[in-house]
Amino acid sequence: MADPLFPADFVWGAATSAYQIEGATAEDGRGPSVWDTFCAVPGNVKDGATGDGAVEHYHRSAEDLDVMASLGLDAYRFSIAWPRVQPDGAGRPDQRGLDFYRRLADGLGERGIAPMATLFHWDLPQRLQDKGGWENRDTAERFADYAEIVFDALDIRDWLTVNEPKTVVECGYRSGVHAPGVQDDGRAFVALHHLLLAHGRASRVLHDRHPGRRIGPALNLHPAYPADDAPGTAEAVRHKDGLENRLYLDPVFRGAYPEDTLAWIAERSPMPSFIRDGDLAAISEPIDLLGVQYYTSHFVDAAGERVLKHPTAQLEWLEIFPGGLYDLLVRLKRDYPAVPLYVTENGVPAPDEVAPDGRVHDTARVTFLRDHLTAVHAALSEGVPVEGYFVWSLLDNFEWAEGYDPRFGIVHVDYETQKRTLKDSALWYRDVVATGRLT
Ligand code: IFM
Repeated sequence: MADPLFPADFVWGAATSAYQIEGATAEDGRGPSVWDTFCAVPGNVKDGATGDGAVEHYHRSAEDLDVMASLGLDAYRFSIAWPRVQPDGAGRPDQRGLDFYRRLADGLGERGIAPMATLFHWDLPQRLQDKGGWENRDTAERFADYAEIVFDALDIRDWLTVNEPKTVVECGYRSGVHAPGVQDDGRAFVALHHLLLAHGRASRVLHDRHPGRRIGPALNLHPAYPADDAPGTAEAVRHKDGLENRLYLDPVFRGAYPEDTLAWIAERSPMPSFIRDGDLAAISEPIDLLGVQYYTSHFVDAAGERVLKHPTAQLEWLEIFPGGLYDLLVRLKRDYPAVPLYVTENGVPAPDEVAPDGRVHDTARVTFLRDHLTAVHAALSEGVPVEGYFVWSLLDNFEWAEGYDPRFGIVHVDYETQKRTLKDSALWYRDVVATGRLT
């Protein structure tokens, strides 16, 4: 069988986020974010790591742009640090923060790389957290103000609103392993509603002020499958699908929370009483693209417990199952209105070492990427409108509560010297980008 060939206009990209790569957390007026606060608490992050220095992208962006150009990327997805633009999360912007992103967008333009900017990748200004963070409805209104500032300041066509609202809900507010470190289902789903409201408000601002540009959310979706055929497993799978997928897709695409999931939430959270008239219309502001982030699927038993059916990656939550990406893309086409789909994150951590010859051999990552791109290609062949793919991540970086150990980059970063080295996966991806062919 011939190697899969992607369409010539397929967008090949790589993704990062501000807190994970920028460093310079106390420079040029940047205000503190919830992640600065969270990392400062001993025990919250492995080895006491923080994003203070990260991989110094704030000072090395020109070098990193050249790395992207050397890979021939069509597009680069990055996030804007809200506390760089509005150190207190409200009021007049700090020009220095805006200028950093303007220079980045200009540098991409000079290299023929299209920017895709995420408004919020978890680094909420701490001042807003002090006022209740995402549990406070006002944060969604502040988000719309912030969005207006950056939309007007930056000449960027494609935008993503909120990165993985589910991770904020599940890790930030339910398990508490992410900032702001809350462990409370009641509060978690209130935060969820306001995150989605923020998405809708910002989308509306873009449509009103910049017709012709595009916007959508970046949703991490986990296909749910039965682990067995025991009585009750099918129900458990449906419940899992509600919490993992429909809870985010239905309000955005259909203007309604899924009834079964909302009923379950109502038993543990006052969230339904926070939904005001007009909110779901705002949340379902038509989107122009959907960011699909896929890492893993969930196989569950009748008790709703996850059962691992395939090998896992360095991080145990990542059960490697490329078929889930195919099923997810096909399901999105089947169940929801058609919008351009972009796989805005997909990747795998591996403990890569630089060999004596200077090469970084990350065979497992090449296999992972090839298998998942094969799944994307199969979905495309069935008419699913996938327009692009962004590997996570361009660079090794700060993996949140896991610190710097899990390396997701296709470009290795020596954390002592900050030297960037293309891993074998980057060299492989460069060929894929150049030829559109998976070899
Ligand atoms: O590093 C994260 C990213 O910030 C959001 N999506 C998942 C990645 C890997 O865990």
